[in-house]
Amino acid sequence: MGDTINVGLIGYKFMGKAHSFAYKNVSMFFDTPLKPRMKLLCGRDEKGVKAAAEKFGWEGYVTSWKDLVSRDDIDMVDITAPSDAHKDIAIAAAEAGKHVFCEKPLALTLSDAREILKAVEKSGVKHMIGFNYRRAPAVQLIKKLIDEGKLGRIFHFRGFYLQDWIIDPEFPLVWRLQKEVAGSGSLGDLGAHLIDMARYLVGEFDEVMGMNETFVKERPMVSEMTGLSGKAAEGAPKAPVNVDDATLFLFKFKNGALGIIEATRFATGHKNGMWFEINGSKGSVRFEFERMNELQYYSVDDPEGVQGFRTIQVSEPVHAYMQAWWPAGHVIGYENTFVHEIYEFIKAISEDKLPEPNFYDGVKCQEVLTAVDTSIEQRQWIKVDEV
Ligand code: 4PW
Repeated sequence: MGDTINVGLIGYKFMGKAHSFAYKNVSMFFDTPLKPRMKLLCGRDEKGVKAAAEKFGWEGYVTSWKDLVSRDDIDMVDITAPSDAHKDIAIAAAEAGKHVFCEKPLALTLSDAREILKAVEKSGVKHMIGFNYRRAPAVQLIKKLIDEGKLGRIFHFRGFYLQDWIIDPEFPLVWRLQKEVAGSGSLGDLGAHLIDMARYLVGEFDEVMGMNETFVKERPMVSEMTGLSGKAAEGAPKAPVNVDDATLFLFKFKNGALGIIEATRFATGHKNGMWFEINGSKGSVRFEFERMNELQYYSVDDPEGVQGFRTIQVSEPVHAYMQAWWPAGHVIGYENTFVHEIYEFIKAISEDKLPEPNFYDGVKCQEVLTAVDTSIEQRQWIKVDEV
């Protein structure tokens, strides 16, 4: 490997672009012990992947992931393809001795997720999962405050992930709305981020109780999809939607705290409205992704008379990752969270350590997703350890 690490990236649409941005920029801002070399991009459509490779700065492209995974000159494989492709690629990459990065959710099912974890553990490669919101500097600050005991004993985690991009009933049946490809709807796509956040900041889940709804039961078949937008051909036939449009659930943490999570693509006016609040005996924090450079913090230790939620501008060099970017007050954005996670992954590989969040965290998240689905099916509380 020397001082470079050769990367093969699978997928070139929304996430593929975000990850390409990270590989392109990480060594320009961070002191990476290994410099990523953007070796190969993979996508099924030759015209599309060729154009993306040129535009994003990849040295070459292939149209079959098997050709990428088997190449001797690839050190790490990054999977941003839709969820149904994760398992085969991740296991093959691990067996070929490549380090693996995989987007969330790890797999379509819990048993598949466990198989993937087993494969990386057996081969000893490093692995990481794309819960990128952990890498927002404000979230790192929350983690620090909690670890230092500044919030005291935690009582509540309250999380909402609100989007509205599929409210139109004529919006087509893109892959995120097909269970066979995505695994689930709003729960696995959006709720997964909050489950990971709750585990990261508060602790393991004990039991869950959920409900969900699919508001639009059938949609026109898709002819084209980019990012979160899609098009149906004129007069396209309709097919049933077999994933949840919205899922809400209550939960208890093993440490006694209580939680609530809502994930929906039907919250009119909300585009990427991910926010959560944590309340503890000594204070509270509130984070809103669309204002990711800010953190709301309330401390009971503030003097009487001036207590209240204060807004911390999380863009000082003292905040996680910020020293690498711009002078104080020069804020950062969504794409930077991907740079941070790729930086963490490359650093861990060079130090021979396992980064976090890794596939173990992917499995733990998948256990909660499964428990929520089971609780909805059975209309009862489900213990996460029993799924
Ligand atoms: O992972 C999530 C996606 O699948 C994202 O963070 C937001 O919602 C943006 O796209 C979808």
